[in-house]
Amino acid sequence: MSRLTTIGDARWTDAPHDLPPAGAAAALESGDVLFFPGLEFEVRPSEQSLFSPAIVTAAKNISFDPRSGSLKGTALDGSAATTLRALVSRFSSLAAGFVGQLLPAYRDRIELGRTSFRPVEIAGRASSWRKDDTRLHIDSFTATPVHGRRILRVFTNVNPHRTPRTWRIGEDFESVAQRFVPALRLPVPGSATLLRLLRLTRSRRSTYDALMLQLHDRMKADTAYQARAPQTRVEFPSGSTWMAFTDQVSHAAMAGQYQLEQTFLVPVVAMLDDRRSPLRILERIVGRRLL
Ligand SMILES: O=C(O)CCC(=O)C(=O)O
Ligand SMILES: [Fe+2]
Repeated sequence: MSRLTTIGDARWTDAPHDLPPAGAAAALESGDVLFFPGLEFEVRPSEQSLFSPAIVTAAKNISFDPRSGSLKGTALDGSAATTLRALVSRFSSLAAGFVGQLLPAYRDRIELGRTSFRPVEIAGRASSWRKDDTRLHIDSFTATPVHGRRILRVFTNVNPHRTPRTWRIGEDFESVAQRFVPALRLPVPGSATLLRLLRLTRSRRSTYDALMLQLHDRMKADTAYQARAPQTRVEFPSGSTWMAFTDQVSHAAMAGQYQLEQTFLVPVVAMLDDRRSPLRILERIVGRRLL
């Protein structure tokens, strides 16, 4: 089972003191969710008007690219869009600074990914089974292959009504992989080229990416697994922050509204122990290289 490791004394600008220098990276790599109960993201009075599900268009999240400043998925424009961009961008900077302090082992090699703001209540939200994050899953991207890089995500609950975000956390990656790998199929030769030519992926989908997508789908489609897999329920209060390698930790988001999230990509070679990565675990089980 993945464990929840609580770190009480963290601040955005200061590494926590009750951890050995490589402690956070070691805990994350072993599949823990790091929980920072006191790490609150401050919302300014001028930003209160952003707290409505009406600010999103079709998608469930607002997506921000911290490198280009582009904001996607919002119905807002003009000064309201500027206010939203400022909020998400401020969170992105804080999360990046914090991760740099907390995970010095990754510092020079970690890549900043997208930022999201999630103003839609999860419980009762309509979605296809594949997009339904209330089902236990590991994260895998359809359009942007990671080529083995780890998906590290920082989440903060900014609910103004003090409502927690409720997750389920499932079994460790080795157990998930042992259970589902026999049902996975290696991609058909040429399919990666075709996806790329059709612009369905932004770079070639590696065999690793293809297997991780299937794993994500197999987990979500298996209703008996969803009900019976070892799992624990966790509530993240508003005003708290947590992080995990979500390509490794089986998780499901059951309820909650208003969350900020920052994605990072960590190359396998930057890990303290790359044998704990989904890439190396799958390669060992399948018995071949996957990149
Ligand atoms: O929104 C959340 O709390 C997490 C949802 C999730 O599983 C994801 O974004 O991959
Ligand atoms: Fe997820």
